[in-house]
Amino acid sequence: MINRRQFMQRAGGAAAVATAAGSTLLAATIPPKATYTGDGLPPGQPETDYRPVIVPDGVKLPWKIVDGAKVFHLVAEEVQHEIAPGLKITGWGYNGHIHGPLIEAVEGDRIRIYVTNRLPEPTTVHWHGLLVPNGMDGVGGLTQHIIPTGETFRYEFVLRQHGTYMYHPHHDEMLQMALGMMGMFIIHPRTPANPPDRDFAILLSEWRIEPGASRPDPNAMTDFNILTMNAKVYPATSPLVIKTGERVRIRLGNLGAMDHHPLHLHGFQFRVTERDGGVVPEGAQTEEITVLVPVGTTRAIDFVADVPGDWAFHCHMTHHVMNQMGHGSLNLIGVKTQGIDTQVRASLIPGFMSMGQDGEGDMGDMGMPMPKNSIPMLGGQGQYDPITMGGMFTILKVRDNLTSYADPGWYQPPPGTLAVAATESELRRDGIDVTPKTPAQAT
Ligand SMILES: [Cu+2]
Repeated sequence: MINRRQFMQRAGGAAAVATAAGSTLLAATIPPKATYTGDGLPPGQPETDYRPVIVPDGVKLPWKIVDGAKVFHLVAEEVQHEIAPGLKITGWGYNGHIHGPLIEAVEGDRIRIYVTNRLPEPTTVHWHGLLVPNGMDGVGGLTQHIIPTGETFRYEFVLRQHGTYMYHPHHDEMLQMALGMMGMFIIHPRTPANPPDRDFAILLSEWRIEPGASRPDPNAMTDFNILTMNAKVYPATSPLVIKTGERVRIRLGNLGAMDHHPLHLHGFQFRVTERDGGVVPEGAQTEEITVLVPVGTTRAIDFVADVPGDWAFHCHMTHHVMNQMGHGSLNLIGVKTQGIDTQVRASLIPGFMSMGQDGEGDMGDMGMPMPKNSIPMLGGQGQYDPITMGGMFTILKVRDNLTSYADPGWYQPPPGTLAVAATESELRRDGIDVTPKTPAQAT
């Protein structure tokens, strides 16, 4: 067994080596892996021992210290949750939230988590990725009795690693997770070498929610119509507000049922610094723009946000940046549909919306009649035009001279840096001929 000081000396020494070897601004933002084997260190304290993560649209699980252990209380229960204005669901979550509160602790902490079951059926909690004694692993029937309705179980273990992890039920998984039961579990290193200035945590998931229904459908296997970041879809996803030049980490977890998500960042190249809680050695990191987050995994990306703007961050599967009404509609591209929707809605299918003759760019129009408890297929209004992205989409708002991290509004580009309609004289100057060549082009 090593004491705290020895532990810190060892970890700190390793971190110093990594920093000296680093050649970029991102050097050693995550210290190398050290596996703690003792009986527990003094509980790590926010701001002193770690810089807390930010959970956009989410909350953290409170804790208290009892006899040197951090004590948490998770309550599994039915929860009313708003995915976006206009769409409320009745799901299952923890402590009044969907998803469950993020659990944040420090390597070496002794953790005691009480789990109370207020669901109509049994549940358990599995600590996804954590190195725990077998009997604390939370697999119903295999490693423990399932937690009956009304009962409270105690989980207790020492955190032997750091990184980005998750938790979820391991009993009736398909149903309980489809209804929202999942959360993130962040363990900070005991000696953070060079923590990022802004450290965000986003849990990805997917749902089948029939327009008009409030209960997610756990039987969906392929046709998910709500794709969420921290259980919100754009335009309800809160922006990630960052000061120009800050070092940013975004931790991503995926506990959706079936789909992997290639998350794409605009405006910057990042490095994948952590996979499933494991530190990626700096020599193995490359500049990337899209990170695939498969089901059941976590990733952390790090970059310096050195260019101001409103930068999109979204899943690159086009069906994952659509909301409910974008799925299952008829393909009428090129068909003159004027009046069809109204007639079909009146006589055949309430809420019917065809794809438009000229594409779907106008489908985010909030004036369109919608089925009760549903949201438009596309996003919201931007400062220039409608934003045709919903679902798994959010915005990094990077700004100079911020005095707070409140939403700073839309980015105002400096003169001459905005794409605008080309003028006649510009076209002439550069020899660009836009004269129609065929009758079809002329219409
Ligand atoms: Cu996706």
